Amino acid sequence: MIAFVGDGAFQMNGMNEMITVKRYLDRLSGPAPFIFCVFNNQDLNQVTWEQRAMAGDPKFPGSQYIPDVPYAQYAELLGLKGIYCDKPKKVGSAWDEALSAGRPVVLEFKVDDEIAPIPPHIMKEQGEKAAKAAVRDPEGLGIAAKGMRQKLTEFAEHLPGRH
Ligand SMILES: Cc1ncc(C[n+]2csc(CCOP(=O)(O)OP(=O)(O)O)c2C)c(N)n1
Ligand SMILES: [Mg+2]
Repeated sequence: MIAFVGDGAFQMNGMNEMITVKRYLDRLSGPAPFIFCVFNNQDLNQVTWEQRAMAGDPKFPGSQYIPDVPYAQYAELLGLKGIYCDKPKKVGSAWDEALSAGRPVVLEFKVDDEIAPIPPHIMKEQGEKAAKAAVRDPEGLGIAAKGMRQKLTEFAEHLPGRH
């Protein structure tokens, strides 16, 4: 069983459920009984983007930022296996290690909260709202630098008072 989990969800439910996994360790066997793949972006990213694209609001760190927690180390602390990966070139070997661990694994990937989780085709209204949000967003520059600049600029041109 492989679970793909955001860091917010893992903080909310996953971390305490690792104690349940520990409780039933003697019932688990096979090369990869459980892999919990945690995406550590220190952000409630899906909602941050909903607020950008649907309300036109910039990221509000007070509600959207979440602290960096060493999830892989936490797994080790409980006696499970923890694997940490923050390098694109090591993604393959991290998965190989997880898939042959022989015990439950927390596989933690450090990922970038400034990469927009958008489909290739975005609705005009959502584009306009995201552009409006980006003007005041604490991460606006990073997002633009990472690939959104063209789309945001295209939509920002249609906002009142912008040329
Ligand atoms: C119990 C519950 N509370 C709140 C939400 C609303 N919600 C949907 S996605 C999300 C943020 C998830 O953040 P994270 O788990 O870190 O995943 P990311 O989007 O950063 O990959 C929230 C709060 C929900 N779906 N379920
Ligand atoms: Mg997250």
